[in-house]
This record gives sequence, C-alpha cells and structure tokens, in this order.
Amino acid sequence: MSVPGPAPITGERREELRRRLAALGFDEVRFAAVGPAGGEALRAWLAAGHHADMAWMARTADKRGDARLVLDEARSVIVLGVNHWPGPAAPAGRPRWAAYALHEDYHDTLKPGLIAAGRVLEERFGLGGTDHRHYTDTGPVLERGWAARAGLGFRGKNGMLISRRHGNWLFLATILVRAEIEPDAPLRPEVPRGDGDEPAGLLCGKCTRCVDVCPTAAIPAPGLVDARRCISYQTIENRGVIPRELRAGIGDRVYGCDACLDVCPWNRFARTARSALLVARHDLAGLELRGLLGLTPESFARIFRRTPIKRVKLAGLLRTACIVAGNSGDQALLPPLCGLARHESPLVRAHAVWAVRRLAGAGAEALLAEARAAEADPTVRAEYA
Ligand code: B12
Repeated sequence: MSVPGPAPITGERREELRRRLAALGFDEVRFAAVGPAGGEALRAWLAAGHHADMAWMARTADKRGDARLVLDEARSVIVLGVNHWPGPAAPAGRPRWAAYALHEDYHDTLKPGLIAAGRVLEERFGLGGTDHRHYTDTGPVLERGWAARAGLGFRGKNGMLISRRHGNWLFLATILVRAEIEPDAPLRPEVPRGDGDEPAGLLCGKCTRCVDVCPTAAIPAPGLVDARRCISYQTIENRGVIPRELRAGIGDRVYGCDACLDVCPWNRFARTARSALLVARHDLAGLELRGLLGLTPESFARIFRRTPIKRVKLAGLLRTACIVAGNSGDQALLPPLCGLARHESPLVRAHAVWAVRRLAGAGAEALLAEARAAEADPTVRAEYA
C-alpha cells in the first residue's frame, strides 16, 4: 500500500504560504514544479571546461540536473529572492567590491529565514521535517534555472537571473519540497523549448551591453559564462595565481565583479535593499587601496569577519589588491608593493612583483633587486623571469 504524500498546496493556501514567507524577509517568493531541469545545458558547460577548477560542479552534475536526486520525491521548488542592491553611493577612487560583498555573508544571514520558512511549512502546512530541504548557494541545485521556471525573472545574456522588479540584484535561495505546490508561470510561457529550458536573453532583446563590456571577454555566447576568464571566478574562487593576461582587465576590482550586471538596463527598477535578512557592510566601499596593501592577519580578521571576503583569506585579498595597485598608475604605491614583494606568502610576492613592474617600468629591476636575490620560490621566480 503506498503512503499518500503531503496534501497539495493550491489557491488561497498557496497565497498564504507566499505571504508568510515574504514576511520572513524574502522579497520574492515563487513556486515551480519539479521536472526536467537544464541538466543537458549544464553538462555542455562542464564538457567545455567553463567551470575552470570548480571540480565540485562536475562531481554533483547529476544532482544539479535532477532535483529528485537531491530530495527523493521532491515535487516542487520554492524559489526565494532577496534584493541586495546597496544603492548608488560607492565613493569614487576606491577599490571596487562586488555589490553582494557589501553585506555580511548571505550564506549565513539568509539561513535563519530559511529555517523559519521550514517551520512555516511544518507548523502551518503539515509537512514533516524531512519533506523539505533548503539551500542558498549551498547545494547541488541550479538556482537560476528554477528561478526562471518559477517566473521570478529570466536568464539574461550575462547568465544572471534578471528580475523585472529588482534587476540583477537578487540573492536566490531554494526549498525543495515533497508537496505539490501550484506552480507560478514562467515569464513567457509561449517561448519554452518544451523541456523548461528557456533560451537565455529572453527579455534582453537586441541588447548586448553585458557581453560587450566584460573586460576579459568571459561571455563567449549569450547566457554562457566561461569561469576561466571571469573576474568573479579569478578573484573569489581561484586561490592561486591569476593568469597574467587577465590582470589588466581586473582594473580596480578587488573582490568579485559586477561589470556585466552594472550595465543591464533592467537595473533601473532596483531599489536599495531593506530585507531583514541582510546586514549591510557598505563601509567596505570606503576602504583605501593603501590600507588594503597594509593588511595584517589581525586587521584582515577584524575588518572582514562575517563577510564573504573572509573566504579568500588574507593572501588571496592581498594578491588581488596588488593587481589593482599595478593597474592604478599610482607610483606612490611602490613602497608598500616593494614591501609585499617580500611578504611571507609566495602568492602575494608573485603579484607584488607584477605590480611593481607595471607601475615602475624600467625602474622596477632596481627596486626589486634585493627581493629577487632572496627569492627561492619557483612561482615567484617565474614571475621575475
Ligand atoms: C558556480 C557559480 C558561479 C561561477 C560560475 C558562474 C556561472 N555563470 O555559472 C562564478 C564563480 C564565475 C560565479 C560568479 C558570479 N556569481 Co555565482 N554561482 C555559482 C553557483 C554556485 C552555480 C551556478 C551554476 O550552476 N552554473 C552553471 C551554469 C551552466 O548554470 P546557470 O548559469 O544556472 O544556467 C543554466 C541553468 O539555469 C540551466 N537551465 C536552463 N533552464 C533551466 C530550467 C530549469 C527548470 C532548471 C532547473 C535549469 C535550467 O541551463 C542554464 C545554462 O546552462 C550558483 C548557486 C547555485 N547553486 O545555482 C551561484 C550564483 C549563480 N551566483 C550568484 C552571483 C551573485 C554571482 C556573481 C554576481 C558574484 C559577483 N558579483 O562576483 C557572479 C556573476 C557572474 C555571472 N555573470 O554569472 C548568484 C546569482 C543570482 C542571480 N540573480 O542570478 C547565485 C545564484 C548564488 C545565489 N544563491 O544567489 N558564480
């Protein structure tokens, strides 16, 4: 005898669920039915090597392509969006941070909202504790695909899930649920190819601003991001040496990159974030480059505690700060950079050498002579060579 699943959530009960989840701080609450889900597109992306060294993406590809391998008997996906636009106030002449990083780490701050959402499902909708599972960038789920399926927005040519209300500035979270929830419609139900895989750029029209503006040409086709060339990947996920040919394109971006987000015309509707699930750290946008170059383990831990930036660790941030200094044209940064050419981390030394050379030109060899003579690490020696 088969055990009946949880009762379907439809009509007014579905709207009650939407209201209760919105009240927890989620700016968008939408529903999708589990079904075929972008697995083929993901596999093509992986086969082309676009995931760089994010091997975990390949290891979990089957699950990402099939929500039922993540939660067996999952019938619905609740897709939640939190607007994180920090507003237009970033001061000029400072190193640039991705907008999402101007808040405490959303993986942590959204969690209480997701746990509370689970309680709502259990206490008000009769689901058991094992009938739902939540993620925000923390599990093998194609979050943008589900968000598009649920009509929360559409996948833009920059790969982002773009909302008509919030532009490019939504954090996404998903709750896989064993109950059937009456799904919301995707933005243009007449366009799908039949498998729920909406073409990228659905509401982009002829606009290609995001593709054209990318400083490292990381968007080879609409909707397709090659992480190997993406500044976001290089400055956040890559913990090693940043390829030399990409360093100039990094410009003044010290952590993450919003180049392809910033230019999107859909951002005109965005409003400054006010969700209770975010803790603003807009002060980071005021940090000066010279200060970053002087970070110590203690000051790094103090300033970046609870932010997503802590994940790249001190050496990772100093590495990118050296690149930004090299790109700055500011010769006054040569003394701290020469100091970093003797830093204890070879990663930092390698990028400091690059920056000194870029800033000082022919004068660099004299400035680096002592550090070079003392250098034993092969990666840094390669940088000198
Ligand atoms: C790996 C990853 C990265 C990588 C690779 C980026 C990429 N384009 O895939 C790197 C490190 C480069 C990166 C960068 C950024 N990321 Co990121 N990243 C992820 C992560 C963990 C997986 C994304 C993924 O699966 N990529 C593989 C590609 C092939 O998948 P895709 O882009 O989703 O598109 C496919 C599917 O949607 C599928 N599909 C199509 N139709 C359908 C239909 C259905 C029903 C389904 C299920 C699927 C599906 O086919 C599509 C094409 O192949 C997600 C979190 C998550 N678990 O989803 C966050 C996530 C995508 N990142 C996010 C953010 C904020 C960023 C940055 C803006 C950070 C920054 N400022 O530096 C940049 C933006 C870069 C860009 N233009 O994409 C947000 C995006 C929110 C949004 N509104 O879109 C996410 C969703 C995290 C979150 N929870 O908020 N990221």
